[in-house]
Amino acid sequence: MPTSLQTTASTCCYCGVGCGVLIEHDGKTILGVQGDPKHPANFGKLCSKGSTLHLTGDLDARALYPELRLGKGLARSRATWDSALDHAAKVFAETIREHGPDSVAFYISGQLLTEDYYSFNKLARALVGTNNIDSNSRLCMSSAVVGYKRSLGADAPPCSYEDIEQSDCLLIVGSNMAYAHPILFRRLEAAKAARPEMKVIVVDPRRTDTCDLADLHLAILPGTDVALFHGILHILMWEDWIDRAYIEAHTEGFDALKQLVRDYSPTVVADLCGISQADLLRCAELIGKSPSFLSLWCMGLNQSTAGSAKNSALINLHLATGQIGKVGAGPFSLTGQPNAMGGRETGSLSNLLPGHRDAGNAEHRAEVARYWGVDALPETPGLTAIELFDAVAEGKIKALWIACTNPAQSLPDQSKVHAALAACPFVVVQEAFFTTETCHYADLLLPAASWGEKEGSVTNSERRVSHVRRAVQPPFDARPDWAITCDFARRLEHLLKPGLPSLFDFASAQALFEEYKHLTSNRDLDLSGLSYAILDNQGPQQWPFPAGAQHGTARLYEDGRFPTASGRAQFLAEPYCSAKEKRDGRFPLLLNTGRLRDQWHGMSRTGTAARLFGHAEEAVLSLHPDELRRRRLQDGQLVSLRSRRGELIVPVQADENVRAGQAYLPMHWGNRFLKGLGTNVLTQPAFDPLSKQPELKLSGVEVEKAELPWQFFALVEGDVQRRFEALRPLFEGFAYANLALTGRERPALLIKAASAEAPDAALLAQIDALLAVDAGPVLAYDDPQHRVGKRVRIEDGRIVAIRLAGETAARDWLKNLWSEGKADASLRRWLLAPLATPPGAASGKASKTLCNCMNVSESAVCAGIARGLDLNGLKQELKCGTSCGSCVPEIKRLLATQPVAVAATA
Ligand SMILES: Nc1nc2c(c(=O)[nH]1)N[C@H]1C(S)=C(S)[C@@H](COP(=O)(O)OP(=O)(O)OC[C@H]3O[C@@H](n4cnc5c(=O)[nH]c(N)nc54)[C@H](O)[C@@H]3O)O[C@H]1N2
Ligand SMILES: Nc1nc2c(c(=O)[nH]1)N[C@H]1C(S)=C(S)[C@@H](COP(=O)(O)OP(=O)(O)OC[C@H]3O[C@@H](n4cnc5c(=O)[nH]c(N)nc54)[C@H](O)[C@@H]3O)O[C@H]1N2
Ligand code: SF4
Ligand SMILES: [Mo]
Repeated sequence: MPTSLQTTASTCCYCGVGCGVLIEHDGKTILGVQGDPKHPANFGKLCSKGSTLHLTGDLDARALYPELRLGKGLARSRATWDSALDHAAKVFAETIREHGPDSVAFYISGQLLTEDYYSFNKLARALVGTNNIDSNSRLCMSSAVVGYKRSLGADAPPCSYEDIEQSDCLLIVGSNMAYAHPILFRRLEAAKAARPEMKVIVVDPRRTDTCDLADLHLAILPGTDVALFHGILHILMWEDWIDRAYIEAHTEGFDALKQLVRDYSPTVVADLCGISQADLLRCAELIGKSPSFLSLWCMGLNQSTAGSAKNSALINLHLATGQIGKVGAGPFSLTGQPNAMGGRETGSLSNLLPGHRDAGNAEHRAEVARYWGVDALPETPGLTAIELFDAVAEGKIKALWIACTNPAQSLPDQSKVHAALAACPFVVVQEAFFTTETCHYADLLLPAASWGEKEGSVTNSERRVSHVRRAVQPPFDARPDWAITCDFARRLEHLLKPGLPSLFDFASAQALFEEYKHLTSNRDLDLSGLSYAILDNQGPQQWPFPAGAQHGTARLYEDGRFPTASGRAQFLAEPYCSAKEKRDGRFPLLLNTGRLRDQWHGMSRTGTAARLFGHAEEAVLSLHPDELRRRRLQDGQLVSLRSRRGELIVPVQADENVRAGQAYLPMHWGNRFLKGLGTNVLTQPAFDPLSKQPELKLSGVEVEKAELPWQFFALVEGDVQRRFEALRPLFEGFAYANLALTGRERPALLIKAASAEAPDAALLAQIDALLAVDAGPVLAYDDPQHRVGKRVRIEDGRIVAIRLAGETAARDWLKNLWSEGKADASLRRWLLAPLATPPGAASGKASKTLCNCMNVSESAVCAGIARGLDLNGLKQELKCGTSCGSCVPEIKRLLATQPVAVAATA
């Protein structure tokens, strides 16, 4: 019987824009996704990631059952929830009894829902009695938290998305919002198109797609933001573009800052930042003369050993110009993860407590303890992410609970992280996908419900709380995070505090929300007036929303009063300090890392949708052409990339958008998709002294050519996740191996590998069997003398698998034949001719998919440009950029840098 199509309004599980989605499903399976026209973050739009959510989450990659390992070295086996959680409770209770509460730790995530967060936090502080609960927000937002608290008194981004649209001058610094906050960028594009006089300044060492909108791009040297901000203030003061009345009435500490910035003359600052004085002056003038000024920032500021200083130096500019608390103005930190804000609100960093309280504040501890009905909360400061994994490595943490984050991919200095996880006596991983690097170390794997399968709430970048609604049941044994946490907590209570009434008697996510919200009463974020019913009836709301309020709060600090002891905002006078790791003879390049448009972090979800690899198929290192020339490297060659901590082999590409002396590598690749420990084997664990946020954007590296003449290429259609699992371990012995998905209607697994010598024949035979090119309708050519072999499997006149070993010159030609569904005579001729150059090999690199929604390749766009089409012409003729719009900045960039006639690949 056909089941009827239903729609559930929920939210996107990716970035901090917090878009509303309408999930289309039949009650069992998610079938489609649309933007929610009623949601105030996106008004119906979705980006390339949001609009493909229904294509992600292949069940073959999901964690479906609890799995328990009964001894190191043994394999995990399937367990019931009862036996899994009883075992976990027993180990935690024993560890706590024997070694104290600080011998266990929880490492959680900004992708959890508020209710999940709250349950974890209560578990750690009220039941276990430890502050060892930290989250991946430590790698993400903790510098912004320190920045807001120190300068303004509370961790509250004061602006709304509408302020971005209404501002006269926007400073986008250390944020590539075109990729990382696409829907907000679409809103900004539309606002600037409507009001071209609006000025946009982008400060980023790289030229990114975000620069497409910029009137001015300052490609400062990495890590020099504090010098830049002080330099801008120096000019603002000199030109008297500051608001003395505002400074006088609402701030403290200006004199000390005035003294400090005296030294930051335009000459000095232009030199420190590696920019021209003219650009610096123009930047200050735009800020100083615009009626309203708003800044947006993200990881380029936060992920730094000077992250706190960068945040405060930027906020200084707003206070000095009185550009805060009014329309189109204010320091607006973009949050990365969908509920990084909820994590901060519920106090889920080791130094925080629920309701924007501090774990180090005795009064705050007493307030929360009283509310929870426990004697006291722990005093000993908790460990922050980097310190926490150090403590694991040192054997101080003996039981570690990880939820909704993949530290064996995302933390810096991966060699150390992997060693720590391997050595930890008991690791619990609460995950939606069993495929992550961290799951490999799980002694207990707990299957979590994920997007579309769980209920709760999230807060986006503009303090707006949305109700996350469940569309379908979680698959098999998977359960919502809060339910897992509370179930475990009740079992642990039974062992640690038998006979007492449970602190975790929650029947629903809503019950958790209702308890949690009163902890925010009379605090700056007061959301005690909210309920699921209000969110359902009135839509998503911005806090503060105190009890009895009729609507949320769009803008903070309009009256110039700040939640500091004196009611005044604080200027922070801190000098610019250069980054710890410097370029030197051995490591002469500074490595920058960050995001791609269509992938999300470790790719556990986005990496299951073949289409999302269309824009970037592999981890590629970007270097300025001069740096390639200096090292006699060719575009596309494999290089060995080394830092003081590790090494990785990746292809290199010439990229004019990266300045000489720098390098850029996407952050997404870990040990699953790329042989080696991923991007973060290179990055440094050094952290900011206040926020403890690590320096993920700056590491000294060097590259040299990797001599790996024996090359391998394979493509195989169908059953991709299972094949992935089976094939990945077989590539451990290769120096280089990159696995990806490709295709649209017929997803395929794609493997590129290389080594110094041919692997032994038995290994190749094993690989061939998994690729289904060992028998059946397979055309094969083998030249054992040259250790070259090629195989193509053809079914129903179509290529379904390809394997090239030894040399891979035909790889792009064959991949094209595969994607076009062709297997013609030229293929046979080529296969029979030893080492013949393939007919299409000269056409070079396969073109990437620029527009994912409409499936338009870069070469098709370039051909259109060569034919004289402009943006509108391209949109009309090719339909690119007409759906989500994520590719429009890149198309504009091609329009600006072409017209190069590029042959269209038919
Ligand atoms: N597609 C996609 N979107 C995402 C995510 C994703 O994984 N994929 N993740 C989400 C999350 S959790 C986050 S935190 C956000 C991150 O969003 P962003 O911070 O915007 O993204 P990144 O690419 O990490 O870094 C932003 C920029 O900082 C620049 N930068 C590096 N060093 C410096 C410096 O010293 N100064 C300045 N001014 N700039 C510097 C980099 O060149 C880079 O272009 O994205 C969110 N959105
Ligand atoms: N080099 C470098 N490294 C970086 C960064 C960088 O810019 N450069 N950025 C850093 C930043 S800002 C961030 S935020 C981190 C992100 O790093 P991670 O937190 O490691 O990133 P994700 O891959 O998103 O991990 C989330 C995990 O939760 C799982 N999951 C999804 N939904 C659910 C659910 O509902 N419940 C549970 N229990 N699990 C679920 C996913 O499968 C995924 O494995 O990376 C950091 N690392
Ligand atoms: S901008 Fe894209 S990734 Fe971010 S919430 Fe919206 S749809 Fe999701
Ligand atoms: Mo993040």
